[in-house]
Amino acid sequence: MEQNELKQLVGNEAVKYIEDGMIVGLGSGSTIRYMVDALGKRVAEEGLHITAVATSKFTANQAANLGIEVKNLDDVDRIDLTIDGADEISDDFQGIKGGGAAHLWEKIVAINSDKNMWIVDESKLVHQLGVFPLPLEVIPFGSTHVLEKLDKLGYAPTFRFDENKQHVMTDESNYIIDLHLQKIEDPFALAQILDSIVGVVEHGLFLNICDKVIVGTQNGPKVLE
Ligand code: ABF
Repeated sequence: MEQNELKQLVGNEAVKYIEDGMIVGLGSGSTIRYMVDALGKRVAEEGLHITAVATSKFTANQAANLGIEVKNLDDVDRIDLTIDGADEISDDFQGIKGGGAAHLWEKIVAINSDKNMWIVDESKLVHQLGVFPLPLEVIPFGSTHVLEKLDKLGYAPTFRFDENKQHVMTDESNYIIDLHLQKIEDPFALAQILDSIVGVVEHGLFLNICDKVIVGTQNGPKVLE
């Protein structure tokens, strides 16, 4: 199966974990797009009633257009289950997220969720994090100086630009800087360093957050926990 077929496979599998009456966090990215489509089908065909909290404007629009009730995070007390994608997942379920420039809202939703489940195609499973460039959301004001500091730390930072060489803007109208680290020996130590840099709003290291993973494999969906 092609990568997109594996993404669709896990998207369809993930919606089986959504029960009537749940408050569900909906992630972002292409794998989640398949999951939200499948969820919309269940809402339309089964009359499933759930409340969704989206991690991006894109996901909020997709869900609303499918007739899924979408609420802001501040309008719910807690989230039962958040289903999201990931860019890399290590053997102990540490992750890199933010390839889709949505990791700030994704992390805020994730830490307000009782359970977090990631759905990925098998290419995302790694033994060591870092080959995927680590995204940082940064405030535009002074961001060139943040880039210089990250460069001096040896983190090989680059601004993320779109095809028109314009800054990719997040839903919070911030910039993205990607760190080309190749390997991250100690994600927890790196997270602490990045958290201390003024102007960095949030990094894409998701540590001790994920409870369960559904992996799309050539032999079908595989649940890891
Ligand atoms: C999102 O899912 C992002 O954090 C991450 O970049 C993306 C994974 O991308 P895809 O599902 O498109 O492979 O949560």
